Amino acid sequence: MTTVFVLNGPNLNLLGRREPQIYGSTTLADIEKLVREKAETLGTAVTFRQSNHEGHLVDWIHEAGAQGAGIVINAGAYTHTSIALRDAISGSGAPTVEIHLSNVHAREGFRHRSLIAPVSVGVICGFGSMSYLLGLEAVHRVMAERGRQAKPSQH
Ligand code: CA2
Repeated sequence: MTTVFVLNGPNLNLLGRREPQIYGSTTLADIEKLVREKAETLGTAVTFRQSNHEGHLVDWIHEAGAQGAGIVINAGAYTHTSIALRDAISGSGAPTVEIHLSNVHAREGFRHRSLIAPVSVGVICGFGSMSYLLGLEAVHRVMAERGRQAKPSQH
């Protein structure tokens, strides 16, 4: 069974409680529930975590890599600033999908740049909590495809 780490960065613990006009009224606990339901249909195990501390996120990316897991990450504002997260993702070897609730490209200029996008398989943004489900499905498919390619031919 594949495992996917769903990692959440700073302030995402406030979801549903502040700024609902930008981020909606869904809480992170609601999103975790949706992600776990989707993971069950895909047959994937999920490790779901949130931290406001960059180093925790770095440690969890290493943990995912060591387990051969995939990563879906909403790195929050660290997306736009963190060389440490970028280095952790590229060093971990874990297939990673960057996601965002909001369409960061329709917002302030400083949110248009991502330091982690170049080391991610792809980026999904603007779909609210659905971004998490799309990210989970994307990383699951990438891992399944890589698993198929890694297996020697049966013929
Ligand atoms: O759209 C996203 O998912 C973001 O990653 C959310 C981050 C933001 O810095 C990124 O540019 C885009 C913000 C995290 C959520 O912050 C909240 C602050 C107050 C109330 C609720 C959430």
